[in-house]
Amino acid sequence: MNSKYVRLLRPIAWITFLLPFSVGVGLGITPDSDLLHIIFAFIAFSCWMSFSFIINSIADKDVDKYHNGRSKDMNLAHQPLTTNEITEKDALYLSMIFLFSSFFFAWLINPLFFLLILIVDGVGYIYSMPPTRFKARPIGDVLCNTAAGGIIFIAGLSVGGANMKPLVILGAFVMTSIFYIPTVVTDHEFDKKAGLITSAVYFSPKKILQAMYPLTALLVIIALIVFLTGNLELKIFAFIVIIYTILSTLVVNMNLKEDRLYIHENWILVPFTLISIVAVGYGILKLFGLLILNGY
Ligand code: GPP
Ligand code: MG
Repeated sequence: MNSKYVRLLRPIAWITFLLPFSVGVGLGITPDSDLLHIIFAFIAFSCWMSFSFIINSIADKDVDKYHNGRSKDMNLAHQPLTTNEITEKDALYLSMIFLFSSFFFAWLINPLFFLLILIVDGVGYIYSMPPTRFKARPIGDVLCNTAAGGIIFIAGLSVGGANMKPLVILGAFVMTSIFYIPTVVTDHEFDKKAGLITSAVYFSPKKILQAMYPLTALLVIIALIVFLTGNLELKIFAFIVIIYTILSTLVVNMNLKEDRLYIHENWILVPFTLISIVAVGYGILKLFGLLILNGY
């Protein structure tokens, strides 16, 4: 089993937010960007994720023991607060260190990035912790994740500053909500057993998955406008978004059988990791002037 700190921080689970962040960074970079800012941005991102996941483990201490290991980055029954390998007090100290580190590294980048990291740290907190605990409120869970994914995308863009266009940003929010929905459905069985009223528990897995259709239609409209009006870089990006989202929505809806979503977590984790690597790699090529799609 992994070290107790890896089980506390759950870096594999960060991949879901690494995607919007990396794509934002990749699209935002220009040949004038600063490599150090890009490095600090990824450190700030990691600190935000560490803070949010520690807070989540503390808040979920008593429900994670019901988890059976299905459809997750790990069996949550092994999270170190549940197994008493780490005390709540130590976890709180650690979370504070990561919180202030996220502020510190974000502050080194630019004021907008700093403000956005403050907000996503706040979202991470109100998502997990009482009295708000939006993760256990229908719609509240989807809205928090949509906000976190969309805002971290803007933060990524702001590192280099290119492509900060309202429609591109709106598309990122809609896309995050679409991709969050299957994850709340795979958690359905465990959340229900733990007494958490998530969107999937409240509306039923079938109904909440069907909400992916109108959201996908909206995203396709947004992406088509971006495709028709954007530069070559945005055209390629919009094209990939359209194909990937339509396919994902269809495949996910076809794989629901009696309230159970038969999709292995690797169907999210592997493509998300690959897309993140390609996006950052592309940004680095732009930074060094090795790939010029927009004629900088
Ligand atoms: C875990 O939530 C997810 C996070 C802590 C990510 C941070 C969320 C933000 C909105 C910033 P969960 O308790 O629903 O899932 P798990 O069952 O994996 O703990
Ligand atoms: Mg949790």
